[in-house]
Amino acid sequence: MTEDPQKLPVPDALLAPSVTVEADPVETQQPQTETSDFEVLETEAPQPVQLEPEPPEPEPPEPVPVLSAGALIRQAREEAGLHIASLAMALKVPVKRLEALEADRFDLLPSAVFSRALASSVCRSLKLNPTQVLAQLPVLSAPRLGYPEEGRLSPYSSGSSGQSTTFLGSLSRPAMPSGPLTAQTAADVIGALLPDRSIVVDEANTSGFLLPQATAGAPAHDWLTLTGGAIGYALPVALGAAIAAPERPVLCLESDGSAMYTISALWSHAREGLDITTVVFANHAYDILRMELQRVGAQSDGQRPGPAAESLLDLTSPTLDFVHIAEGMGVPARRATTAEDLAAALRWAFGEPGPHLIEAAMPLMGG
Ligand SMILES: Cc1ncc(C[n+]2csc(CCOP(=O)(O)OP(=O)(O)O)c2C)c(N)n1
Repeated sequence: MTEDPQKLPVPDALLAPSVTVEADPVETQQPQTETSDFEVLETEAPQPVQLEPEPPEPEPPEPVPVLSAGALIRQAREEAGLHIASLAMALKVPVKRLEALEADRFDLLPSAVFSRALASSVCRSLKLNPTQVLAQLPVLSAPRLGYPEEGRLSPYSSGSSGQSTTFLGSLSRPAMPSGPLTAQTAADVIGALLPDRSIVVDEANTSGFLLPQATAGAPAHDWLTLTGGAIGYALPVALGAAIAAPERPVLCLESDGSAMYTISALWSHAREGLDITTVVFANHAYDILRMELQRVGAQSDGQRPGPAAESLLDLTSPTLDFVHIAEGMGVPARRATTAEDLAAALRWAFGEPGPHLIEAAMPLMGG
């Protein structure tokens, strides 16, 4: 016999052994029956299924009227039993603004940003889910840190040229001051030199109370101010702003006590090479707390709080040296004691890329 060339030879070990099964003598006498592992079920002819009569179609639910944003807010306020004037007082907004919101008259509110911010605040105080409300509000036309025209904001005012007819346009930058640094001269220098499109991060605290007037006539800029009670906000917020808008100058106005809470952010300013100019207002005290202490009438000699109380709010012994602190973290730094110094230092800082720090020697406001 010739082997089929198509078949491979199979080793004997892999072949199944042939098994011979002895026939069971008893079983062989029994009539052969079909066996199966499965019971063969007797099946009957399918009976027609008696179906229950179809229940009548349920009535479609009454359509729930979709409430407008204003109506949702009004409903939540009324359910909370709050008069509109009380809510306005709690939110520190004029009643007519809330009335406009509840009437969906967003055209009577200053802007889409304002409408959304007001609606969010109202929802928060009424514990109302803001999703449905905000979905019906005017949307913001541009990202908040974006530039509407060719990547640039147009200035609010034309500075001293006085061409604009708007109120802000009629404002001009302050004249450059001279002499010792005070809250007034420091604010005026900043107002005079603030670059176009800057982002100002403001935690100047007592040293900065004249900044709003001094900067109102400056070219267009954004102002990020401390909104809550926790100090130490400005240096890290400046870092975030500079990363978010790398093509814009960031001016970080920081008081010395607050600076110490998050001073390590300076190292990140340097490490990232960010265009952040930090002015540290060095009055060497927690001045606002000194004022508060005087306001509550804490006096040991009939005039002032005692030395132990005052020393708690004093930042000397040792005196903080922000020029060395900054330089130690890779941020070039200078000290300014006069308006002229501050102007020169700001021009230096704005004129070079990367982070800079200016320690501005400030008097105490609280006496
Ligand atoms: C995280 C945190 N800690 C402490 C305080 C309490 N506090 C409020 S104002 C202040 C002092 C602020 O001093 P400084 O930043 O130097 O500003 P100045 O009042 O001197 O202008 C302190 C410690 C706080 N508000 N937040």
